[in-house]
Amino acid sequence: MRKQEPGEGEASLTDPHFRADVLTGLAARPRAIPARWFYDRRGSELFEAITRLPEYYPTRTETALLERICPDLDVTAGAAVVEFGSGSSAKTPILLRCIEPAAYVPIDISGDFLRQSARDLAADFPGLAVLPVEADFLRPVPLPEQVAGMPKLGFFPGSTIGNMDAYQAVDLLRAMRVWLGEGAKLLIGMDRVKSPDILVPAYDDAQGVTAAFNLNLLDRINRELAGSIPLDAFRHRAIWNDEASRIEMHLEATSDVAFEVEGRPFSMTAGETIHTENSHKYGERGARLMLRAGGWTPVREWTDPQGWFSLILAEA
Ligand code: AVI
Repeated sequence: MRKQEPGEGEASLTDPHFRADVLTGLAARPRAIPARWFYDRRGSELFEAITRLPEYYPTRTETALLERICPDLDVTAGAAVVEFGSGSSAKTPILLRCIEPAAYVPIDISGDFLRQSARDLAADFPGLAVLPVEADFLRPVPLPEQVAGMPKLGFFPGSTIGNMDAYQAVDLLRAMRVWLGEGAKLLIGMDRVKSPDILVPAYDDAQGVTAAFNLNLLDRINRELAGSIPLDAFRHRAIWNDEASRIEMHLEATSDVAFEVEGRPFSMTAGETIHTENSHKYGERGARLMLRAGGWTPVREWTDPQGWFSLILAEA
């Protein structure tokens, strides 16, 4: 998922898309608000804290896996690495160090943060052309002219694709194929199906950081959309939906509750939920099938010793 960074929350104070998604989502049945709205300033800080939790295995598992397999990545010299939703990824330097590309194109919606991390990377990797693109990669992304003739490696880590439904995921993979062009490669991180005993605590940790991350959405609605939602009338829920192969996050009303958002009245009964996130988990075949549906041919796949997370290299 694309992350907003410190200082950026202010920009969304009047975001009409946030307003529309919240008002429509609260009126819908079942009630649902897209997960992209978690990432205001506080939400981004909480997400960073989540990635360091003992229960949240994906970040450290993928980072260790990338360190291990990076030398095996067969990427042509002089390539351009294009990272989708670069955020504050600590994984990028690992890839840049072992591939030694000619150019690095981080794409992120968070302009200030994107420019800052591009400056830091340019300082750490002298000789590398760092060409940030401020864009929402859910819309068409124009790549910089400087990388036009270069072989491309798309990088989409973190199992961010899991936060999309299958239709959105396939659409995005197809769009990436068009943007990166003929002969491109894609290195994508995908979280694997595993026991709910591992999955549920990863999204409902003992310290309550994920609960705070989820509840922060209500706080954001109160702050930015003149809401009167009583946060103490809601609790965080993380549920494994086996049929849909995903962790679902919900905010559950613990009592009957009435509140307003931008002057509109809403009421919920005890036990009713607002669905706030899906995090899909993939089997080996399902992951490959989705890549193929998105126009990519998987060529290599690596996983950690426990088989919890996979990195897949695919060709256009
Ligand atoms: C950003 N995304 C891949 C995270 C995930 O695991 O689905 C978001 C997250 N939600 C709760 N914890 C982490």
